Amino acid sequence: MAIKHQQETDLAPQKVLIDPPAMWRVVLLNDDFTPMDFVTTVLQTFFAMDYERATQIMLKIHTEGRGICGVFPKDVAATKVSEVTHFARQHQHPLQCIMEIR
Ligand code: TYC
Repeated sequence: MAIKHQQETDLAPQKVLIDPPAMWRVVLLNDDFTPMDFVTTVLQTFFAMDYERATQIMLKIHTEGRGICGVFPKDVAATKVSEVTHFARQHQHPLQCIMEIR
């Protein structure tokens, strides 16, 4: 647990215990229909991977059934899931993107 000093509004400094933010994994699931190059594009666009890394992770998902795209605070993870799902549906692909607590 981290210790933080309160801002200068108090007369005596007080210590406030702050938990580090819970981190969430964003996971892509394999399916039989989404094209490999689409998944590679998703990993580059939404998870800042270069082409080689994105291809490596895409193939891992393809062979193992699922793969971690990144680990983020809850609100960031939820936004990734929402954006990836919207992008996939826009292109009529059934790609599943989920989040799970680490
Ligand atoms: N299995 C898909 C295919 O053969 C490729 C794929 C990879 C789909 C990863 C989804 O999360 C995924 N076209």
